[in-house]
Amino acid sequence: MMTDIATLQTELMAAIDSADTLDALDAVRISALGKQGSVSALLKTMGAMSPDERQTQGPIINGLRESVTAGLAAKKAALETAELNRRLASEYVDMTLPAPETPRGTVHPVSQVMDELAEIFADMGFAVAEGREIEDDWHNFTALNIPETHPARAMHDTFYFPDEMAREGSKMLLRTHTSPVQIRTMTSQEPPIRIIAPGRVYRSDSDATHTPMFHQIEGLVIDKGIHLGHLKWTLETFLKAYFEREDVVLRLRPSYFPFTEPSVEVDVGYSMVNGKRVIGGSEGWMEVLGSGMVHRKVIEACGLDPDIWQGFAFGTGVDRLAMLKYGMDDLRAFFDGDNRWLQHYGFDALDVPTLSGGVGA
Ligand code: 2NL
Repeated sequence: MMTDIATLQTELMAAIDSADTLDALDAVRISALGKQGSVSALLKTMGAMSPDERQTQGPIINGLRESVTAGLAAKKAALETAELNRRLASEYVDMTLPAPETPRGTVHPVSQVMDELAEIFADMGFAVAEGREIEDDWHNFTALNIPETHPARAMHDTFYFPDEMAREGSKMLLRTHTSPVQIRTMTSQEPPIRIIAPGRVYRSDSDATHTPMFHQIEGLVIDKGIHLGHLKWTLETFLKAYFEREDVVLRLRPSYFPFTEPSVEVDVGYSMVNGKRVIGGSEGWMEVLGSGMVHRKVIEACGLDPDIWQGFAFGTGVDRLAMLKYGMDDLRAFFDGDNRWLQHYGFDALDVPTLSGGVGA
């Protein structure tokens, strides 16, 4: 027995010594210490030994197990070190190779323009108000003095939700303008109010100049003694800051909106430079905004007394403002998600617009 164990130990140590891969070494480990292993078999024989026999054989068999275990661990460490050294010698990083380009997103022109608008109006004391894109008929139409028979309410202009979704007798719809944001502000806040409401709006319309979703910004001022002069100064100050020109000229034309009285359409003058229209001067006129004094019925619908509170409101398309300032000519490209277009017309995320540095810088 003694010799058998000594022979086994010699054989196992030789096998460990000659194993030259981690796989080969593991095979030796399994042959010795695995379930069917030779050392495991010896360990099992101890259970059937007499106490005397166990006293002499036990330490020898356990000694065998310990030296085989230690031999395996030492050889494993040696093989791993050799493998690491081999890789360190053969693998290297070429620091002179050009780095792979990291794809970089851009700020969409619509987002850029909304940021610029928020900044310009913040300087005039306006806060940004937000609402919901799914609205009810009351906030989108009724409160705005838009009659039941108005064409804007027709199925073919407005995206309505099924009748079953109506709430408190009001049909649900995708807002067709951001006016419901102002209505919600008037019914929930005490005047004076100075807000702009930028955001997505939806109309059932689709051609080269109309997309079913587009972006609008509306502004609202409610205070005592507000008149058309305040409206004109605000829009002139805004348009000069936005187009970054002092020679922006405004033309106000009488118009009609159900929610304003009087209503004015605002044109801005342009000049021809190398066959292109450039904002500034007055060679021609371009319509940029709709506006007016908030109709007393709208003020009343929001629970305010129109004999105390007056105000003005205006609205325009953000996409259109972006096209005019940055020279895109197809509205549909705004929402195609074409990366080449976005790389060309998009803005660097770190170019935060500042009035001091020029908002379009
Ligand atoms: C346009 C014209 C306009 C308003 C929007 C408004 C909102 C309230 C009350 C009264 Cl809560 N008016 N908004 C007023 C005049 C014109 O938009 O051409 N938008 C694209």
